[in-house]
Amino acid sequence: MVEQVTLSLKDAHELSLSVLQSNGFNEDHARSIADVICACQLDDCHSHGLYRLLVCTNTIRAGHVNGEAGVTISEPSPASVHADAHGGYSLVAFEKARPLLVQKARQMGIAALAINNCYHFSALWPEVEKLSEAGLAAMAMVPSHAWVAPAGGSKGTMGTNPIAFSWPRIGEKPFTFDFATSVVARGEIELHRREGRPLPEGVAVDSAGNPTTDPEAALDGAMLTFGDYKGSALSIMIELLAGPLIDDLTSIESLEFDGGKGSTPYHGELIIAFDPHLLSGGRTKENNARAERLFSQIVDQGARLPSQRRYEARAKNLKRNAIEIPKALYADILKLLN
Ligand code: NDP
Ligand code: PYC
Repeated sequence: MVEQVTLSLKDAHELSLSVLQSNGFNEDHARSIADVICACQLDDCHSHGLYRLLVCTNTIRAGHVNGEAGVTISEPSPASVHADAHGGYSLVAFEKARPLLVQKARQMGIAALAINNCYHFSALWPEVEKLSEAGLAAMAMVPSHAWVAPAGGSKGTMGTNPIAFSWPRIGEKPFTFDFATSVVARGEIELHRREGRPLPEGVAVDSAGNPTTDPEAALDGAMLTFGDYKGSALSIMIELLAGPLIDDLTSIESLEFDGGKGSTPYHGELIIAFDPHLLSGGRTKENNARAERLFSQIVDQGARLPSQRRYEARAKNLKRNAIEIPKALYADILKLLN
């Protein structure tokens, strides 16, 4: 049993801001990072919660992310927005470009946001969930570092390449999923290593290409995609759509750029927003009812919707106004205060 520390939501956010600002992130960047990691911790998404303070701090201390970067927004076409993050984390760029993405999706039915030249460490669900709160369906995807072997191979080639999707519901929180195309996120393997827990089988191979449940050997070897060749193909699609399609780096190039510093990946992000009203010819009410029928049939047979666990965790943690993190993680976070 891992010993835990309980923090109020306010203390968790203030601690995050202090760590980030005392390590060189300006107010805008620190706030955007603190907001997203605290949102993850609130939903018990531990691999992308307060643990990321260690990762973001290591990255800026390695001289690899610009904690004061501005954002340049451009409109290459009526249905696309580009946000140049100028070497900062992606989050400020997303926040600054989001209103224009929403406006264009509502005008055109579909619009894309490409964020370029960004460091990226965060979960994607907070972004697509926000777009669905504005009444849009949305998808987001990013490459990472070349840690994941293609189906049939054993050499890190693709990233952990998450894909997130969100659908707006009337009177309910959005239907949202967000997962890595590797069997688990790399952050999950890092948490297993920190806590000395073995991995489940089928997650990774060691550097000789043999199956392993040892987190250290997995991090030195290669991770595997979910669903064999199907996850592998999805992962390659994400490399292409959130890489060369938007004039940005693949996971192979991101790892080369890192040069062994172990910083967060550097690449682009693709976000696509769809307006259900325009795309359904204004028949939103009937089509919402169709979607709800689908959700009911899933839930009525005892299956659960993705995001149900998160929403339940959010309600529980909001009610007690607190989150929990491992005591050892809390101690490591305190050491980051300058
Ligand atoms: P999981 O394998 O835990 O999958 C998460 C998704 O699947 C969630 O939407 C989850 O909903 C849903 N889900 C899980 N179990 C079930 C079930 N039994 N029935 C229905 N739905 C289910 O997460 P990963 O390890 O793949 O990814 C974790 C996070 O890591 C993601 O947020 C991702 O964005 C992030 N990540 C970020 C990367 C980056 O480069 N920035 C790279 C890789 C990952 P629920 O949450 O409700 O359980
Ligand atoms: O957990 O795989 C991961 C990850 C990569 C970049 C940020 N998170």
